[in-house]
Amino acid sequence: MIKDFTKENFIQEYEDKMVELFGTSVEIAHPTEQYFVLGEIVREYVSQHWKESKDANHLEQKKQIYYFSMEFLMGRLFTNNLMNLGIYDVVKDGLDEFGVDINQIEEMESDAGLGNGGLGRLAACFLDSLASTNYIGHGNCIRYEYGFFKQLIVDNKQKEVPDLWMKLGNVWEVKKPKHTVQVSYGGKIHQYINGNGKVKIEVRDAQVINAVPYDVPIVGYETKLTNTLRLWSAEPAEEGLYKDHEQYIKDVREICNSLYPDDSTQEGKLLRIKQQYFFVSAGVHTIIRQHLRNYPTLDNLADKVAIQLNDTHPVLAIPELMRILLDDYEYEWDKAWEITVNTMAYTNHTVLAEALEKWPIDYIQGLVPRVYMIIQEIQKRFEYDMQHKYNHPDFVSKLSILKDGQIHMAHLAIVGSHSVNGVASLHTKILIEDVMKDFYSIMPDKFNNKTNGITHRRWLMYSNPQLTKLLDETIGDSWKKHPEDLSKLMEYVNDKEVKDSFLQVKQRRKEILAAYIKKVCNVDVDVHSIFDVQAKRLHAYKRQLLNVLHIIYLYQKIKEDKNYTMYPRTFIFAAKAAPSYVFARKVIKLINCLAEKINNDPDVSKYMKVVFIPNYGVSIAEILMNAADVSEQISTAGKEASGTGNMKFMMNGALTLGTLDGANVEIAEKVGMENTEIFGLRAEEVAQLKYENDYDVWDIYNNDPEIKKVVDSLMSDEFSDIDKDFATIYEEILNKNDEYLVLKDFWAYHAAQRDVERRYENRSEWATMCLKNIACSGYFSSDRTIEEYVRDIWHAEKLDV
Ligand code: 4GP
Repeated sequence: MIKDFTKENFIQEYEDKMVELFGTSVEIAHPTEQYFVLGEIVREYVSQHWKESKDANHLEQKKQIYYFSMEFLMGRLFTNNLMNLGIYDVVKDGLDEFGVDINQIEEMESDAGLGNGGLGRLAACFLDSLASTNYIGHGNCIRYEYGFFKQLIVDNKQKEVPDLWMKLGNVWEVKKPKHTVQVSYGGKIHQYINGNGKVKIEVRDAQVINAVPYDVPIVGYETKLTNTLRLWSAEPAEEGLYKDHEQYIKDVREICNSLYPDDSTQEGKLLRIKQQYFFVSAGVHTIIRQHLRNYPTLDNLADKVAIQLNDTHPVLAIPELMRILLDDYEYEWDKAWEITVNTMAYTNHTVLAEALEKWPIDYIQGLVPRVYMIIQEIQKRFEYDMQHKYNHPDFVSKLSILKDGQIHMAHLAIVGSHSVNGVASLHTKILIEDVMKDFYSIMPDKFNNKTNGITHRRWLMYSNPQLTKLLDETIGDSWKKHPEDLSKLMEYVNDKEVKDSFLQVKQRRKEILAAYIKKVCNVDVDVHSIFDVQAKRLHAYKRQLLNVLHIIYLYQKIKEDKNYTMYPRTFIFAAKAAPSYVFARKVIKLINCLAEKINNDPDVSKYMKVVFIPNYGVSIAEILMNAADVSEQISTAGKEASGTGNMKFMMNGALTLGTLDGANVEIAEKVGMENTEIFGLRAEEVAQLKYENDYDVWDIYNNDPEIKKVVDSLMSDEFSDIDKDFATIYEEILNKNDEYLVLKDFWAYHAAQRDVERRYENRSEWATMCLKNIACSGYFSSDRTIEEYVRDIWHAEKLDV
């Protein structure tokens, strides 16, 4: 094992390990072997730090932070780990000696796509920041065999295929069978009086499944502190095999099989609840075990452990911790409740009603009967409090955890946690004033805001080395440890040399992206055109459709008016649609059909091209975000909780073209409205319109011939061989009264786009504006966000290793 990571040591170790593991020499080894051996060496090196971190942690007994999340969108870890460890160059040079290209090895790694969107990527950024700012923060999740699906585009449509992310194995994980715990489902409740005259509750005949952990080290930047992401895998327990073993094995296998079971069916819902309980129960068991190794009691659990619940998916942790305290450790209800509430904290990530989880009572009751009993008791006591303590009997119907035959997970989360936070100022305001206002009125102290952040290491330092170099040369490198120091760039925003260099950096990044687009989409794009990027999950509220309808408008204009001109633009999209989301799939098809039409039309393609980059994920985002000139953040105001893509674009010097929604509001505050391109209805206006019922989409459609023409094209065969192929989209707009106000904001968006062109033409001012964005982006580092969670919610201390 390498202790001192010099080039010579590395070369020696690489040769030796290659022989040891594959009985071959480096030069003739298969690339997968070269990859694997490098992974082994780096992981072993990391393991030294890991061990020292565990030792220091044990010795110092600081508070432990646990981040419970169904999703961790980690992406690739190779580059990140080598860079954070400060050994990237040594490894690169060492590999060079063997004629092995480090970039090729980096490309071999699959993205760990254990998530589908913002909340999962946020969890990954938080792990990086926790380690890098020296806090002990463990991740707790499921080891899904398949990640979020891999997206292919076939006949212009999205096609899903399984994401075999572990086909080469996972070099970072270490299986820890000795830390296996058991998770139980079903069974019958049995009550009895024990020898001490106490009522005891037991569940008998439950199905027992082993939860086996795989630990992944989380390497911090310039610190030895190494944290753990624990991924739980389901395995059969010996005793489970005695009855109907075929069914049992099937039950076990399905738990960790895939990320998002289709939960429109009963089986899908049950599986999803099973998954949630699986990793939560395993996680809570481990925490208790670990705690009791250090302390004789659980009385101080909340002083020594903080559990952050990433949205409602892990909320069963609340009744699960209660169950263990009550049944296994014989706590009285009130004490157990105090410990539980003080340990748990909940983050909300969305205000969309359909995304606030509710589970049918009988599903939970059948799957985890004892946990359900506890939820019932929580509800009973909460109801009592509402009637007596808060004197709000009418709240009972509104705030109940159990109602209409369902368990409202967000309500359980709020009642059972000491902190409830939103993820951007506007979002938290909406929670307080609208979505959760009744809860806020009785427990205001719980509510707080924690504006999201992104790790500037992955999203700037490592993915944009050209900009990093320019920053280092201009303002020094203190910003790497202290991202707020990016503000030093303010002094240079009018410096001609710096501006020119920035434009060159951007140009280089655009070339890199253009090469990728050529490779995967076989489209030639003009690197001098404006790169206009919208990359995020496909959802009606995010309004990719607004962008698309505007492209149709431009297309029609260019076709009908020979004198129409515009600054050349490349519209780039990347997005996955949930497999069952018909509308979103159609939008993807429409984008691809448009691309085909426009890119092959010489009249139009001299002004614009449209590109859809398939299989959007972390690694693609790493080459996409930093090549953008324009960052499309155009959700209907009030709907996007925060957004984090907006921060990545900003940090790499793109202009935010956006509504005042989510964290766009804070981006505009930090950099100044004049350095963004803000348009459209504000959240209050949207709310007002809905409240007063004062919007009729048909008024616009019937009275605005240009918009009508755009919308009608969806019902023609203009962009597809299939007649009325896009009727779903047409109906979504017209039959649902334009729920997301796409037509209402259309002209404001168009004007903003015109303004972008005008601004882009003045290259010098454009560069100043981009540099200002970079200079003001330090606030959006997740290091800052983590410090705020620590200060206000977790109250943890740093650990020196
Ligand atoms: C996302 C929100 O949609 C996004 O605005 C936010 O930036 C992100 O969480 C992180 O807070 N929500 C989800 C989800 O990913 O599944 O609800």
